[in-house]
Amino acid sequence: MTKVVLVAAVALIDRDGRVLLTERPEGKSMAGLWEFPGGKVEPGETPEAALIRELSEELGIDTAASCLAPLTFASHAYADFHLLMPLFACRKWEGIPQGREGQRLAWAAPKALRDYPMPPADLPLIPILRDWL
Ligand code: 9L3
Ligand code: MG
Repeated sequence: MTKVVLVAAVALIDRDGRVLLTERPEGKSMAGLWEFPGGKVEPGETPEAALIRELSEELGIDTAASCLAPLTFASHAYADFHLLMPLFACRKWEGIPQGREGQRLAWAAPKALRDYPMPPADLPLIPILRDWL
């Protein structure tokens, strides 16, 4: 049976309309690719709760479930698992995002998003996000 992995991801949008991408660090799968920040939804968690936790752990920022707007959903079959990934949009948080786990960050203008090499699950989200912005 194919394993299903549920991951929640977010487009953090700053006041200039730029979107935050984070680089997957050395040692992780797909290292060096740029992704929407987020992470695995643990058993018993909502996607929103998982994102709030991951954003605090990985970027050191605080946000609220009420600031997370559901935008779209990625579904991608990798060789060894099937990834389901809701993408939220968020314009409001507390703190300044920093790579708490050594990961590089990039604030990308919507037009520049496609210049970043991304995991295949994230790629189809780009035109949807750009249309929405
Ligand atoms: N993933 C893909 N795009 C993303 C995120 C946050 C995650 N924007 C994929 C990469 C891994 C899986 O989800 O295959 C779990 O992520 P992690 O726990 O390795 O960061
Ligand atoms: Mg993660």
